[in-house]
Amino acid sequence: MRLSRKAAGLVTAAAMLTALAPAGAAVASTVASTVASTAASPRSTCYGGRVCLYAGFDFNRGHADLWRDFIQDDADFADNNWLNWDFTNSWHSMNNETSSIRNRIGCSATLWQHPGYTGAHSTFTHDSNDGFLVNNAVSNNRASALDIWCR
Ligand SMILES: [Ca+2]
Ligand SMILES: [Ca+2]
Ligand SMILES: [Ca+2]
Repeated sequence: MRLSRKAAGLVTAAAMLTALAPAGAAVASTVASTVASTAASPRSTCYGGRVCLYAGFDFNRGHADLWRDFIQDDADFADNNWLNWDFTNSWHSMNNETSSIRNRIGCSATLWQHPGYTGAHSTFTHDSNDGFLVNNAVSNNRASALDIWCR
């Protein structure tokens, strides 16, 4: 099993705490689980040439890691499922479930309330991030279509 540098550091810290006191093990596991629950999602990085949507606020930090990225328009999210952090199918529809977005596609992209690019909508410029769609016109848990202006 390969550990990331951060995970290896946690293991080392846990081992040190355990060595310091018999009660240290319980303390160490509490520390480790607290860190894990607030850690960034493995999928919170959005790679170039994609628009990334997330089911949770703040790019899924502290939320179930349901996400999906797009390289072209999608007129209706009803036939799209969220992916899990490990790229497997969550079998959970992403329609009316988007809570945050990162845009790395190279141009603006618009989230629409209804399928077919209608209703309330919000546009996100290239290289922008919005971790909280509650205060946008498209709002939280309402997006049903994505229009990528250059695709
Ligand atoms: Ca679709
Ligand atoms: Ca916002
Ligand atoms: Ca909708």
